[in-house]
Amino acid sequence: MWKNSTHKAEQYSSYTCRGTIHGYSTRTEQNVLFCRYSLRGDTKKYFSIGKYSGELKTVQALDREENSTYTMEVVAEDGRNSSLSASTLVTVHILDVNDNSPVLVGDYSWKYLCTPHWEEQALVLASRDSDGPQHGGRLNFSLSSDPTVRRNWKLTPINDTHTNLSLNIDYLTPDVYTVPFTISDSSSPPRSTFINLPVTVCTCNVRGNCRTAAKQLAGMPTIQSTLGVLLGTLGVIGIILIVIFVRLSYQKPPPTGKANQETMPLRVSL
Ligand SMILES: [Ca+2]
Ligand SMILES: [Ca+2]
Repeated sequence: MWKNSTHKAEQYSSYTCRGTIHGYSTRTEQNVLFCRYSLRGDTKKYFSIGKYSGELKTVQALDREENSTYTMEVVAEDGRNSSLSASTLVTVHILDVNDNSPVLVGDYSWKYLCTPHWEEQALVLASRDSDGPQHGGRLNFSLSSDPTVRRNWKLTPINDTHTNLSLNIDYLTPDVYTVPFTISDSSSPPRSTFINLPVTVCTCNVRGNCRTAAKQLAGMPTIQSTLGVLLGTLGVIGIILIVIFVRLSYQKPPPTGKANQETMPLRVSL
C-alpha cells in the first residue's frame, strides 16, 4: 500500500531533489524494513530511488524549459514475497530558476532608418527569454552609456518584449552604425545580453524608401571591390604571361642553314 507523494525539484541543479517514498506492508509492521523500491517509466533516467530507503534523488540536471513536470511510477515489493507489490505515480514539478538570458530575435539586416529623421519611424526590436514570467517577464532594453550613442539613438519600450529603436537627433550621415545596447530580464539578479546591432541609416525619397545605399558593412565585399579584385588578378596574370613570352623569345636557338651562313663575316680576297 502506498501514500501518493508529489515532489518538487529545482531546475538547473542536479543532485538536489530528494524525497522519500513511504511504503508499508499490511502484514506486520516488521515488514516495513523489507520493502524494495524501484522505478518504472523514468525514460530519461533523471532519477534514482534507494532500493531499501525509497529516497528519490535526481541524478542529472533538470530543465524546466524542456519539461515542467516529470512523472514516473514507483514500485515497492514485499521483501519476502516479490509477488506482493504496489505502485504509484509520482509527479515532480520542476521549479524555475533564471538560467536563460534574453535574446534578440529577428533579422534587422535589411531594415533602415531615414536621415533626416522621420517622425514615428523606428525599428521594432523583439526579444525573448525562455524562463517563466518570474525570471523572464518584462525585458528591458538599455543603450550603452557612451554619450555619442545616447545622443544619436533612442529606445522606447512598446511592451514586455518589444522596443522601438529610433534616431534621437535630426540628422546622421548615411552609413551603417553599430548600436550597442543591453537586454535584461526582470529577475533578481537579472541576466543580461549585450548586443552590437548594425543599423543602416540612409537618405530616403518621399515615400520613405532608402534612396542612397549606405556603405557596406565592414568586411563585406561590394560588387565594385569584387570586380576590382578580379580585374587586378587577371592583370597580374597577363603581365606574368608577357614576361614569360618575352624571355622565351630571347632564348631562341640561333638559326641554322642559309640564314646562318649569311651571318658569317665576309672574306675579302686581295
Ligand atoms: Ca531569464
Ligand atoms: Ca529557467
